[in-house]
Amino acid sequence: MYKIATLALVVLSGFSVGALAANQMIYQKGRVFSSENVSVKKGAALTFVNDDTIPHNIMSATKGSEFNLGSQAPGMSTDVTFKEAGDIQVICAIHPRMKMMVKVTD
Ligand SMILES: [Cu+2]
Repeated sequence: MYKIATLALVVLSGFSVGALAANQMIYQKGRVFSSENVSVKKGAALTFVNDDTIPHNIMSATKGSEFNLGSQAPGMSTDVTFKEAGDIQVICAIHPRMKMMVKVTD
């Protein structure tokens, strides 16, 4: 039983490493985003990683590009795909000082 669980873990982690390599990474650590400004091409994704010891809640209220990841526990990573060109403000709903801009280009 233990062997099967270990195998599954190896397969899963191998998969996520491959998937993460293609995206730009944004880390949340010390209640700040690792980049205040990033550019992505329309249709590309950013990977948001909670590298903190507390939960964060990444969201955007920018019209046409709204999203809300909900509570993201420490250690979790989530991809967000940006489908509309423009300047999109991304914030943390829990920590009002956490802000960044994503410039989505055509
Ligand atoms: Cu936060």
